[in-house]
Amino acid sequence: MDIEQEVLDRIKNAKRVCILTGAGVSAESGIATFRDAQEGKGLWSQYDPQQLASIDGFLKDPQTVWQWYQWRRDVNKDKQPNPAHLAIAQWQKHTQQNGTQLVSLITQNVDGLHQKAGSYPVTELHGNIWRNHCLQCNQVHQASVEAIEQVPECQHCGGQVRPSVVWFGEALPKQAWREAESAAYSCDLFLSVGTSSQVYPAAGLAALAKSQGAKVIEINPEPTNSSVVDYQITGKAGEVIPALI
Ligand code: BJW
Ligand code: ZN
Repeated sequence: MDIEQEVLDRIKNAKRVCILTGAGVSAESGIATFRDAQEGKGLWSQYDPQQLASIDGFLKDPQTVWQWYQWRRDVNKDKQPNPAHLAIAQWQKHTQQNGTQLVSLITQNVDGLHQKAGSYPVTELHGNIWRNHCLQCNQVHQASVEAIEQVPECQHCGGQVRPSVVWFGEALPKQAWREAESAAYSCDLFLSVGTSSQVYPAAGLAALAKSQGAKVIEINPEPTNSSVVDYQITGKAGEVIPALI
């Protein structure tokens, strides 16, 4: 890992920092990244995650999609934040106390590990796997890691209960998207951490920040070749972020 002095100066001198995290930030906690999620995972390796995580996929085969999420909840339930989550939380706390910088954290992750690490506030663009709601009436339902095989039925309207995550083909939560756009628009430094930058609209936030004059830093062991990146740090989030701050 090679970090230029210029990057360190940018981080130190920024007034407003916007951090966008993706699945790579949780990789060192033992949670498979989205696009690697099925590799070698027995039964689930025959399914395409992009199909499972879609409203069409759920409508076509709710049972399979529900069981996939129950399996992921079971796998993820004991996972703990890693040094990347902890360093970001510490960075936010420190700057909130001394008022020198505003650090906004926007995550695409649904695992809740930023919150577990103590980050506050956290803007969740793609929802949270630990919540459920009714597809029909939106009533919130408790998520359980117990092996519930059948898609639960909503007690209020009889509709199907689904995980409160954002699937392909669905709009992002309005308030979260507003926060993300505003943080990207007004930042002078944008950090893209552990994301393949393939999924929109989240992937467009770096370009939005750059259009307003911000510098863009990418932290990823496999650079994405995004044209908006000014500084590429090739390395794991759990090693790079603690070193940066
Ligand atoms: C490490 C590491 C380490 C490894 N350290 N790094 C063209 C233009 C614009 C949009 C579209 C378009 N074509 C289609 C669309 C729409 C679609 C889209 O973007 N599709 C693309 C695939 C092309 N987008 C949508 O449908 C969105 N909604 C929408 O557009 O709505 C429009 C609308 C408006 C009004 C009404 C109705 C509709 C919704 C997107 C929702 C995404 N949801 C998911 C699933 C969440 C639930 C779940 O988990 O099951 O969110 S998909 C999945 O991708 C998940 C992730 O949050 C998201 C991003 O993935 P991420 O985080 O980047 O992970 P990976 O796996 O891709 O990458 C991991 C990276 O980590 C890699 O680069 C590694 O190298 C790196 N890494 N180890 C640091 N140690
Ligand atoms: Zn209902």
